[in-house]
This record gives sequence, C-alpha cells and structure tokens, in this order.
Amino acid sequence: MPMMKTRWDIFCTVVDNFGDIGVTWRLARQLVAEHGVTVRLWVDDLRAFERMCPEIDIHTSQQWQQGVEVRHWATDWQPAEAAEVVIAAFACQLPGAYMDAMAEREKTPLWMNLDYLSAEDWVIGCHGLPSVKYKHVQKFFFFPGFQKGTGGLLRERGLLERRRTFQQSPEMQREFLLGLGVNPAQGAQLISLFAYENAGLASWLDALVGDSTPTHLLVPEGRILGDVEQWLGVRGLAAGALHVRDALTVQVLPFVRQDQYDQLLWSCDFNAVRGEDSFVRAQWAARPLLWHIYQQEEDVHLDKLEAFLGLYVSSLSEPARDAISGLWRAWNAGDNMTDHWQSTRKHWPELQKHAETWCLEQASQADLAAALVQFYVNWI
Ligand code: TRH
Repeated sequence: MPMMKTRWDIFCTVVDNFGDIGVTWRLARQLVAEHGVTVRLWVDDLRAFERMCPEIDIHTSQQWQQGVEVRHWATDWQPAEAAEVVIAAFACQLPGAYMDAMAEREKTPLWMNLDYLSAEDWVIGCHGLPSVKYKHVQKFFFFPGFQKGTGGLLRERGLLERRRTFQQSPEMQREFLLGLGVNPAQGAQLISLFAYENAGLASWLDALVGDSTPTHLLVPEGRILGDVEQWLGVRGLAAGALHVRDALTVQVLPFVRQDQYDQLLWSCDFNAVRGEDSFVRAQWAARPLLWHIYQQEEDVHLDKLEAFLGLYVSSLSEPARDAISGLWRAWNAGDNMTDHWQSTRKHWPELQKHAETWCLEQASQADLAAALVQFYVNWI
C-alpha cells in the first residue's frame, strides 16, 4: 500500500463562514480513515472549527481529533518539517519558512492547490496543470468538479449506503429529529434552510404559509436568521424557537456537527444550502435542493451558477427545467420566489427522481480524496 504512513499537510485559512474549514476537515478525516495517511491540518481560526467540531480546544496549538493532528496556524510560525504532500486549500499563502522547508527536503514534496468548486468547463482543462514554482518545488492545480477530468467531489466510503439506510428508516429519522427537538406534524414536508441573507426569503415564506401541504422549516442558527426574524416580526431568534403561521412552522436549530448536518439533509424533503460543502452534501442527500451561491466580485458567481444549472437540469423535462432554474435564479437575485416555488412544486415527483439519479451519476466518479491520492501515486 503506497500511501501507508505518507505524511500530508493541509493548510486552511478561514476566509469567512464555514466552507474553508468544512472542506479541509472533511478531507483530512477521510484521508486518515480511508487511505491510512498521516495528516496535519493547519488552521488559522479554531473558533470557526469549533462550531462544527465542538471537541476542538481553541486554546491548544496541537491536538488530535478523529485521527487528524490539528495545528493552530499562528501568525508567529514555529519551524516545522515539511510533509511529503502539501495541500494549500483555496490558494492560501503558506508561511515562507514552511516553503523553505519544502525546498530543503531531501525528496521534493508534492505541492497542490485545492481550488474552489466550479462546474465551469475551463476547470477540466486546468485540473492537474502545473502552477507556480517556489525554488524548485512545483505547485499543481487540483480542481474539484462534477465532470470527468476534474478532481471530483468529497464523498466518504459508504456514505450513500448510510444515507439510504437512514432514509428508509422512519425510526432513525424520528429519533434523529427528536434529538434536535423537532417533532413535525403528520404529513408536513420538511425543509432545511441554510443560506446567506436573502431579500427573496419573505416571498418564499409567504408562499409556504398559503401552501396546501404544511411545511416544517428547519433553520440552523446563522446569517439568514435576520430575514426570518423580520418576516416573523420577532427579535432575538435562537435555537429552540418555534413559530407557526398557518401552514408554515418555523423552527430554529442549533448549528450542529457536520455528521448531524448530513442527517438533517437526509431527513428533509427539500434543502436550501449555500457555499460549497453544504451544496455538495445536499446532492448526496438525493433530495431536491436550492443553492445560494457565494457572491463574488463582478458577479462572476453567476457564471458558476449557470454552469452548474447547465449540467444539473440537462436531463429534466423542459417545464421542470424552467421551474427549478427559475427558482434558483430568483433566490440568487433576491427576487420574488412565489411563482417560482409554485411552478417547482408542480414538478415535485420528477425533481425527486432526478435528485436520486444525479446523486448516483456523481457517485460513479472517483471521490476527491481518492483522486488526490491517485494524483500523488502518479506523481511519484
Ligand atoms: O459557510 P459557507 O458559506 O462557506 C463558504 C465560505 O464562505 C467560503 O469562504 C467560500 O469560499 C465558500 O463558502 C464557497 O458554506 P459551506 O461551504 O456550505 O460550508 C458550511 C459548512 O458548515 C459545511 O461543512 C456544513 C457545515 N455545517 C455544519 O457542520 N452544521 C450546520 O448546522 C450547518 C448549517 C452547516
């Protein structure tokens, strides 16, 4: 087994929110659990990490969590030996002294930049290409993606089987939800809501209030709560809060650990997700979803949104395609959601079936951790 005991360093700067640490923590755990490598995860902000992994001791510079050595990446860098494989997540700048340590290594390390996820076509052409050099150490681009020729998506071994078992078991779902204090009314559809601030939320909630099917909306604590408060006309919403408006029940949940968040997505009929990692997890949940993409300067995120939609909706019937695309575009523009939601509801069975097909299609590709390991094997 070539990977045994290979040492990998993953560097993560938390730019904002939870995606940076969410992706690197997930990758680090998977490399250890499934590929037997030794991983040090360098993180500059342990507080963000603590939200999804409450065991993290934010005052400790070195600790082990689930087989991963977690290091606080402090501004005053202490000398450290370079690993065989070095991953800079999302183009973060490695400490100068560490780059020197890479160059001084007897055997030059493999240095990769793990990029942001995009469905744009150019990603296929750039994945795996050499990037910059530091002294004689070459850096490579590694792009996650949805299509052949990219680095794929993070997906742990057995994830889909665990998801299926959970979704086929009403007891497991009930027990999980009760553990979060959620007890939906008989026949209510469950929707999870994880999003950035969104001016379109009120119109969506208005539509849910008037729906013939009751909805139980589950909102983990986060940036969207301000819009929920405004719509409800209340202040200080926090985990545990529950408000009913006709057909709509709104319940605020705590921000849960990553594994529980997966189960939340698996439990829901529809998931509103955002950024990168929750977006991918909702696809593995195999339920219809709504993506709030991370906004970028000059609206370049809109190209990414269209690129993903282009892939995702291509095998849907035209009316279903128009409905779900319209819903996603309205959500990302902060526009009125009412009509789009109603059109989307008309295509529910098709969208449900499609979510499962899409999930299986994506799962037929190598997962991102395996692709990284393979990249290293090909490189040595
Ligand atoms: O938090 P995000 O918006 O993160 C990011 C960052 O903004 C990043 O800088 C940007 O580049 C990227 O988006 C595109 O969304 P994301 O990626 O979904 O990360 C959220 C993480 O939080 C994910 O790992 C799931 C996890 N999570 C929990 O563990 N528990 C929870 O209750 C919830 C709601 C999420």
